[in-house]
Amino acid sequence: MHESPYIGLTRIELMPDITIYTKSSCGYCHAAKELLKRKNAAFNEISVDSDPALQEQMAKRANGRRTVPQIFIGERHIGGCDDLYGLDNAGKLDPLLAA
Ligand SMILES: N[C@@H](CCC(=O)N[C@@H](CS)C(=O)NCC(=O)O)C(=O)O
Repeated sequence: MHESPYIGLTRIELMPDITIYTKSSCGYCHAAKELLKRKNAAFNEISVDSDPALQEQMAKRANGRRTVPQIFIGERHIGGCDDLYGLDNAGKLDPLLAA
């Protein structure tokens, strides 16, 4: 564990930006968000429901993958829900969230 630095009274957040592309009816999306919430990891959710332009943006960033969710931590493409849980089970998610 590292300590978060403070400048004056402002705490600098060291967690990287997390983005998750979702559809509202998607169980995998809910499961992925649950894991991030359990980790207290704030994330930006981009709902691609009925929005072909956003789905296209997601597929481009995700190397052609079109299923939801697609998850990014910083600039790193994690993949879908299974990939996120796989990272966690391998003990590799926490270090990424703390980077
Ligand atoms: N193994 C993938 C499964 C993802 C998946 O099958 N997602 C469904 C929605 S729950 C999907 O994107 N189906 C195609 C679509 O909605 O266009 C993961 O873990 O993320």
